Amino acid sequence: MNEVHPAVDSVAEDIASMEIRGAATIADAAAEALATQAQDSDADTPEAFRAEMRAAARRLRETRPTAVSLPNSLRYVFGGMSGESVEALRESVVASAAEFCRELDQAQDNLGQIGANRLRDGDTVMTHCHSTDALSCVEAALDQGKEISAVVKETRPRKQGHITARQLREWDVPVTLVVDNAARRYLDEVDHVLVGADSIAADGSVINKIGTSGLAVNARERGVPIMVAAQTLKLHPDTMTGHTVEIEMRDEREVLTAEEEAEIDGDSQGEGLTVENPAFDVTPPRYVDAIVTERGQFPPESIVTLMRELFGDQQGGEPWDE
Ligand code: RI2
Repeated sequence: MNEVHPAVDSVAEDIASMEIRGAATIADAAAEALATQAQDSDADTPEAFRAEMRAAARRLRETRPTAVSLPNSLRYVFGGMSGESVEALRESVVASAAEFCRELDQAQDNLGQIGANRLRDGDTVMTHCHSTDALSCVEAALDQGKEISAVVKETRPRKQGHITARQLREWDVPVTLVVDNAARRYLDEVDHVLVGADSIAADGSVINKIGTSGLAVNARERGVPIMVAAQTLKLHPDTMTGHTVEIEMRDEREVLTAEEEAEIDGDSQGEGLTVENPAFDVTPPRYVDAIVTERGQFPPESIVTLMRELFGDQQGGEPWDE
């Protein structure tokens, strides 16, 4: 009863281990996993089918807490689930998931066009982590015939900067890869800081990969504009009613191997040494110049207007709650 499809389980594991990562990519994979659950369900009553879908959604939801694109994607698919029979329910879920993935791609393209307008021919951007939303702005600028170069921050501990560098090099963009600690030194050489987001709060705070807030403070001090590329899927509805965004704490082994730990802390068996590994931080709106979405660019302080329009007074429990 309420069996979670092995494919859903495997997607959930991949999200947790970051085999599947990046807020938009996670959302896309989650929607597709719900479609697979629906497609292969052998539930014999509509109620059993709905219970299965809720179990699958809970499994996906529990993987990572910070990127709101994940619950937003699940909510979208559940929003489209309707029908009186198992067959009708199944079809509606599959259609809703496909529509979600289509809209996500379209939103990213539209966002890229808008973000590209902020980039001038010959500009250099500094990136942090790997964001498909941020890269879509660069891609659109290249399509417009602009020459863009990049200073790419490595982004410890998982070094997603390498993924960014690889993508940019595929597009033939000149890349200077630097360790995170070198960022301030290179800020004088760049025209924009360009990052993505995992969640945007109602006050315009940007929750993104750890290190974004320090970068933004340094960039502001150097007078370099900070542009956040985030489709509306990254807007966090719960923050409209005062909830805060949970910051994921990841395994210390991403920071320090067991051997390294032994070298530092020899005999004390981990007693006196604590390793903390927060995956994200919060950049206050005053350090952000523009949030670029598929619906236009917004000063961070006005993002709440867009959130009200999109989510209304959305209240109450989640569709996957038991
Ligand atoms: P897109 C990533 O988180 C980064 O923080 C990145 O800025 C954000 O997701 C958005 O990525 P992680 O999954 O949706 O690497 O723009 O922890 O691709």
